Amino acid sequence: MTNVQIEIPATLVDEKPVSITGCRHHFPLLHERVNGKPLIYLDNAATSQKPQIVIDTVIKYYQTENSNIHRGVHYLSEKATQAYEKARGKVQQFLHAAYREEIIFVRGTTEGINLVAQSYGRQNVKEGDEVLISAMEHHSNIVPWQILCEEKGATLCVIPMNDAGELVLDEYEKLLTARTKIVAITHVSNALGTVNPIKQMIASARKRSIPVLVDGAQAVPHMNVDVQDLECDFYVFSSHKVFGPTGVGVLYGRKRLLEAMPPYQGGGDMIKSVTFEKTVYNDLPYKFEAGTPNISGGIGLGAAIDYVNKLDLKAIGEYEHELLAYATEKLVKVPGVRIIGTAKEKAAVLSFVIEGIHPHDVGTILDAEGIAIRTGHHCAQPVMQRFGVPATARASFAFYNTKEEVDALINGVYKVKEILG
Ligand code: 7TS
Repeated sequence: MTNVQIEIPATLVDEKPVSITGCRHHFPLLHERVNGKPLIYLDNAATSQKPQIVIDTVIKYYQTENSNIHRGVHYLSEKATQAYEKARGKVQQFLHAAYREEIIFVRGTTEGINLVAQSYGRQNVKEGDEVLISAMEHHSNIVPWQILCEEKGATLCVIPMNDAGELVLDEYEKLLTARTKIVAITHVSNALGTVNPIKQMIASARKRSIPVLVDGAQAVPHMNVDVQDLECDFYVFSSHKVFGPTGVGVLYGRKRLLEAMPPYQGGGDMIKSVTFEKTVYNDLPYKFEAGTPNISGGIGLGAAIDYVNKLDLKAIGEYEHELLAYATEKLVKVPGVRIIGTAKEKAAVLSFVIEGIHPHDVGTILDAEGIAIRTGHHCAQPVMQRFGVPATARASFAFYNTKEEVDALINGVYKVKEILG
């Protein structure tokens, strides 16, 4: 038997990042080489890289705290429970939620939306009702509502967008009717980068007492989110896109609504008492957290939130904005390039096509240069249909990316044209 000793690297727990540009050394994977070239990671919308503190926190949990939570009286179980619940408190502050109980840990954005569709939706959407989504949604904010509408005989309605990739707000206002039972919209589009005016859109829905779910998967890594200020009813995001571990995410829900909603899944932890005749459900947030959760993931997300807070999301947003403007200005000058998504308000996403060249070929040639971008439909096929393209090449940025990396991307695009153009 081998006795494997994991050496925890000099931890960055107490190291305060001083500036955004000085943060790269906190991300071990950014220093890898790919195909003999330094890795240039521009696929942050798919998932972000993890700072050492998040990796260390997960390792430390398994080395010193691992235990099941909420059910043991022994030392380790209490320690793990405390760490997990502390992470919930960090999420509450991160989203500026009024109550701890409003923070439900889920597997990710996808599960958060399915939870609302299956619990709130099944309870409140009836035959002839409407669910309103937008034309730029990720599949995970389309399909759960389609499933619900099919089951209930309800209709899925879609807010259209213009050629720049901005939602047409006049049309939105018209689509809000007495039949609309919920609005589900993305804060930031993963395929286009559009930042939607969700505060204004929520206000319109609220005037008619229609609840709003916001898909925040692409927003939380780039901007401050205050669910009380937004006055949304549900807000969902994934840990892995905000520098935390995979397999965990968050559903924020307004307490009053969550209390009235039936459980999403049954099992351990979500009950107060069970007999064969009747089960009494647990209080919030546990009513929606059946089974052993992703404990290390939740704790790792807490570490990621601490890290992002030290950097300051406002500063992150400003830096990324500069990076996006720099990249856009250079990319539009490449002959034959068309940018998909030219909204006035954009965040960190640059989707494009090159005339006569398939996006997958762009991705493959860039990969040979060590540059990671995503190509395909980005789980947003209706967006591709709207713009008449089968797929796009997408560079997506995080605060650890640099102008030099943007230059390398642009040189790579010229190389693609040289080879295939
Ligand atoms: N909503 C949006 C806006 C997203 O961008 C994504 C993932 C999801 C929901 C689903 O998140 P998950 O963590 O539950 O999978 N978007 C992407 C992407 O753009 N490339 O890979 C995943």
